[in-house]
Amino acid sequence: MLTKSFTRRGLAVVTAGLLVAGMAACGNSDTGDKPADDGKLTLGFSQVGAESGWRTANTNSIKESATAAGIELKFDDAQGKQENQIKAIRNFIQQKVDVIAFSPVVESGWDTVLKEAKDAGIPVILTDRSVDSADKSLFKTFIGSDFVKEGKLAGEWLVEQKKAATGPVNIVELQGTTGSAPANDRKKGFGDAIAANPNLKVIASQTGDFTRAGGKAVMEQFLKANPKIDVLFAHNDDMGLGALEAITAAGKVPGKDITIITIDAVHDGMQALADGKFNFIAECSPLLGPQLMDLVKKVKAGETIPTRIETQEGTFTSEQAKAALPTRKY
Ligand code: GZL
Repeated sequence: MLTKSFTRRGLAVVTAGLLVAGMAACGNSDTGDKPADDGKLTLGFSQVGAESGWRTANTNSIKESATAAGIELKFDDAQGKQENQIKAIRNFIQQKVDVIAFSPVVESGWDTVLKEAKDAGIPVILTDRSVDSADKSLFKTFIGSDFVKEGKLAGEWLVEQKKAATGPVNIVELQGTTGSAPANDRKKGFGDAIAANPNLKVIASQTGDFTRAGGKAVMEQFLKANPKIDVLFAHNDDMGLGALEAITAAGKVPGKDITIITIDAVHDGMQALADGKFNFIAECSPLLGPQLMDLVKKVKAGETIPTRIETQEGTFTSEQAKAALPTRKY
């Protein structure tokens, strides 16, 4: 006959066993499965890297907005490598996040992993940069700038500035990351715009990978190989800021000997513009966080959202930069 104490002890062991079995059935955070539903939405975000002031501002906007929106953010920094972004997206799928968002470092090579997300029933939002997938069902929307327009605005400003030129105006171009949407599109928009004046010629064009170091190194090469450079068009402020060092070291006055046009309008770029070292900036806003979190909630709720959401932005001359700097958010 079982003693009372034994029976009680045996009952306690059986109950504990049932509890453990029940918990295992709900998934285990150690295996990366989504924890028991705490009601919070989970967003998996794969970021390009930390290559520029723009990227830092964009990352801050996403992290701050996720906190403010009460969304649990799983954030991955791909350090500029597509394979790291693909790995991160696969991890998000395995972790059964509610929504996946990412800024694709390059335009091509995403169909396979995006189909895996679609097959797993996880909606994807593209932010900042888009992809060249023919299958538009692989993502819910693309929220970001029109990079062709940014390049066009830069080119149109130069055409106006140089309309009285009677001889060749030699332009060197610092391109963004090879294969990225901003590099491809800004180059196209700028090239199409300056075709209006045959005196405007791009005599050298090379990637500086959106970094200050890249801009400086490539500008040094441009200066060594080209005795007459009249204009620098840099696809972002950071490469332009790196180029300033090379231009000054070569004994030339930036903003005067060489007209400098960039894109982004981050703080240091706007300061260079206000100081007369840059001459024109086409803005590209990194503050996509609030809109992204709103989209995450709408997508999860099954609401229909626009397939393309274009961020609104402007342009700046030196005087406009001086006026805008005190209230700029980044
Ligand atoms: C543009 C963004 C670009 C910025 C660069 O939306 O993808 O990448 O122009 C950044 O500064 O590195």
